[in-house]
Amino acid sequence: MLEVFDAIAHIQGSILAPEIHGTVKFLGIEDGCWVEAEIFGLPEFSEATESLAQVGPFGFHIHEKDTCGSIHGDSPFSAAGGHWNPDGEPHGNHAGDFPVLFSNGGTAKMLFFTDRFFPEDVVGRSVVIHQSPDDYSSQPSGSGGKRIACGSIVAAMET
Ligand SMILES: [Cu+2]
Ligand SMILES: [Zn+2]
Repeated sequence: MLEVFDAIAHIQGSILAPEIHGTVKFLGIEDGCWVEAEIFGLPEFSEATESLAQVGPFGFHIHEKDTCGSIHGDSPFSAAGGHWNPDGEPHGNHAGDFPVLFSNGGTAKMLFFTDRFFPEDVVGRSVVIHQSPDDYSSQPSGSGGKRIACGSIVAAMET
């Protein structure tokens, strides 16, 4: 796992999934960025019903604002704004569109590479985890549904 990193988001659950906690770390390399997520306390998978959305695998993105806002209410973390999209692309190709998070008994661990940004580009944005999977085609945000967790991206402390 990444022991050295340039930026980090500490993730907290919304009222919809208050058990969620974890980190998303960003390490810059020559041609882009490693992104590592370690998330705990995710809800169990459940199929969609007539009245309830599917739960998991979890849509995962960088959103444009630096704040998550309230964990409460009908639309928690709405203060994080929409998907971070510096290049004016459709959803599915936003710079901040990530692979979905898979839960393993509540834990998700994922490390992936992206050439769409460097860590300094995303400090001052936020990471959002959604209740439902991302379809990578519905506009403008992939039908991930409600926001169950969020964290602001901050520069790593110098030591
Ligand atoms: Cu999102
Ligand atoms: Zn998007």
